[in-house]
Amino acid sequence: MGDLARGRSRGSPRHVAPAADADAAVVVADAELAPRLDAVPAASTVRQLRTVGALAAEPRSSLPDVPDDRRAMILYTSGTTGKPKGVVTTHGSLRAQVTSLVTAWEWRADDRILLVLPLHHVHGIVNVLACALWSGARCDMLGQFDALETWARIARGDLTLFMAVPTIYHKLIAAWEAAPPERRREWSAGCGRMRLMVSGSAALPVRTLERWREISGHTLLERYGMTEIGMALSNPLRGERRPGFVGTPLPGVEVRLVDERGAPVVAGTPGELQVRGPTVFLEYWRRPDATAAAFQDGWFRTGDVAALERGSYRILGRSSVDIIKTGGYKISALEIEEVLRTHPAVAECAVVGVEDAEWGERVCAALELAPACDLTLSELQGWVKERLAPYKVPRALSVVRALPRNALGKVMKPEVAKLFRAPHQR
Ligand code: MCA
Ligand code: AMP
Repeated sequence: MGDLARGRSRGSPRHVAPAADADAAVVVADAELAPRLDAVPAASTVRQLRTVGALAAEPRSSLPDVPDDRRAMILYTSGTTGKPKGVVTTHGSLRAQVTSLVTAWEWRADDRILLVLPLHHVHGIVNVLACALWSGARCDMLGQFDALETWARIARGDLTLFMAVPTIYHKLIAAWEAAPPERRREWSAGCGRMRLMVSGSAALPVRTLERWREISGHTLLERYGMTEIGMALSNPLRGERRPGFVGTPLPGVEVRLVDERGAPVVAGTPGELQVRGPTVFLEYWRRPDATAAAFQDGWFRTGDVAALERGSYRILGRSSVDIIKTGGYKISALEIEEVLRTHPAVAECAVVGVEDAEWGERVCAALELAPACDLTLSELQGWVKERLAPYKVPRALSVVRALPRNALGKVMKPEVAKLFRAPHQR
């Protein structure tokens, strides 16, 4: 599923790339979004467009029986390669992902959740929507996240669950702080019937957890997951939720930490987090080499570095500097660099993620310009917006005479990141 899924971005060929890569035959869209499909090339496999309204009007039919190993879903994710890859999950892996969460977080038919996340990622489509459907619970949807609308919905006091990325909690806190006292009281009271509020997709800053607790009375449950594996680690529903930690393996999930040679590390030592079990995806769509490279002895290599401390896992960072997490979206620095290099004024470039209190990381670009060329941040942003999703657009620009390189001529990304930090943080 691509950006087409919900009303987030304006029409351009980038929205139809996943539909084309996945060989989609039928596209189901909201009538309002249907015109975007005009950009689908005539040669593509898309034969039919169905609108949600038309589908809903058709007579109901019963669901077919499908084998567990049949492919069920493709979600596109960025990695250390330039182009996003299609992550294929089967009916069996989806069932395992959903039942793991339904069990751990005790979903019930009388739960009611508000979906504020996009449907083209696991967080929205599996953790929120599929778990609600599986449990017979109710899922209310916002067209897209809006802090005031979300607070107004929470204030009604009938939600029992809420799940979001740290940036959304940051934005809800900012809206609460800007609101008059009466409104604040209403909003905080609305959290009263909630039984669980979850944060994930990126590291939850401890100060966000603490402020949210003051405002809502809830200690956010932080969990860790990835498109390829669904959710892997979670703080407990009952019991101590440790700030800065992501807890222990969820039901059905096995994890291990290994060193660079793939050998399990001794307790207390950081290592790459690897995951095994029925929740793990089948393959990257039509990328057998990438699929093979993603596994080591049957374990999925997450590329995240973690440590086990007093029985709970802590995520320490990623093994690649080329992966950026911004607003909960994973993006590839290499994908943005490839696009920037096609700009006539750009001779060479380096894209980095720089820590940011609101977005987790912000996309920043350092450029060497071609002779006699000039480029401002807003010109660059306007040009990139035509070619990439909005959250991939650089938020800061540094024009340099020469990018920092090591003796082998390789760009040193940590040095590039320093160009964007305040002097005291360098
Ligand atoms: C938008 N803006 C940004 C960014 N995105 N600025 C800096 N960095 C960004 N990343 C700017 C826009 O240019 C605009 O500025 C203003 O913010 C509002 O833009 P808009 O698109 O309306 O933003 P938003 O609607 O407030 O979006 C923020 C968001 C969204 C709701 C946090 O990013 C989001 O839905 N994130 C969740 C992604 C997600 O579901 N991830 C899960 C992946 P101006 O006003 O100046 O134009 S699944 C996963 O990770 C695994 C499995 C897991 O563990 O869950
Ligand atoms: P995605 O590929 O979009 O599914 O993003 C998965 C990545 O998000 C993981 O590999 C982690 O780097 C990051 N992530 C998810 N949850 C957490 C968390 N609670 N803390 C830190 N990083 C997280």
